[in-house]
Amino acid sequence: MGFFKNLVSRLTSGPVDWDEVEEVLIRADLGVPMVNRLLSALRQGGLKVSADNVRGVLKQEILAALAQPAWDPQPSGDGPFTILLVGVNGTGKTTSCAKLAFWLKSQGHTPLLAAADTFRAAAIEQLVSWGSRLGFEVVRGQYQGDSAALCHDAWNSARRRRIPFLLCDTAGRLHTKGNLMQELGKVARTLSKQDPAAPHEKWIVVDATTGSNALVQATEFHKAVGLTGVVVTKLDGSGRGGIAVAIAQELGLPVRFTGFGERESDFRPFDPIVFVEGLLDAHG
Ligand SMILES: Nc1nc2c(ncn2[C@@H]2O[C@H](COP(=O)(O)OP(=O)(O)OP(=O)(O)O)[C@@H](O)[C@H]2O)c(=O)[nH]1
Ligand SMILES: [Mg+2]
Repeated sequence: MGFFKNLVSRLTSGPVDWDEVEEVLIRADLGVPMVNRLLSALRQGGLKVSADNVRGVLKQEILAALAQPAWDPQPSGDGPFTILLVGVNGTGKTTSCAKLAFWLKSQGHTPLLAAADTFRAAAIEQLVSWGSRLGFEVVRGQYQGDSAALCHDAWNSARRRRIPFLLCDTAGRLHTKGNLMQELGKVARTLSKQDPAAPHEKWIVVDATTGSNALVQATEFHKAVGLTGVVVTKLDGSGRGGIAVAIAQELGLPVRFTGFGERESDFRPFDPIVFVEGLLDAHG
């Protein structure tokens, strides 16, 4: 049963066990502060408990946490608008980089991609093959080369050729590995020497199926590089997207895009209303 149906049945059939209600909400990965907020809103007297009322309370509280102006990137003057995608291994960074390039193209923008995951030879090939299939250019460096230097070269190339967007794919790394986190800091610093505003965006890519651990990942990456947003992937896999609410509320980071499949079109800008409806209707 989806978490919302489960919640409604616990609130509407007989005396309410609030510990059970809390457990249902916790298991939806919404994070403790949001769970507390929802519990107090649901407990407030005067509410005739019906599925519609519960839905209304959840929508209102969750939307308040997700409220943010839509992302409207403006290519900057001199150099490219630069987006760095970061995160732990296997969350969907490379795929999201390709999907984002595809989306930017659909909006009439030209992206250049930097295959800055130099740890794995296959990662470079993965991005290059997306590029040849979808028609965008990828700057590639040496396997095991310096990813900061590669991003530096890609930035120069984009600027010289007046390409308005630069997307940098980075290697997956565990947030507990200090040296790898420092390397990410170096990539960001190198780009900021080219243009103090770059990288304009530093987005963590999180896999919705990992649940609450994604909040820990986002917290640590935020400390290390100062994130500006989140991409939530694999929403097709689990029906669980609650973690996006926890990250947005607890770290104050906007969710920018969602991924819900392996194809380039399985990706769209984050729409809070569509997202909350999906969360409440999920079966998982
Ligand atoms: N179902 C589903 N699969 C996805 C989604 N996004 C990515 N994947 C798959 O997840 C796997 C890992 O994706 P990658 O893009 O290689 O992940 P990554 O973060 O770049 O991985 P590393 O570079 O190894 O850290 C691939 O099989 C992708 O096809 C998604 O939204 N839904
Ligand atoms: Mg990758």
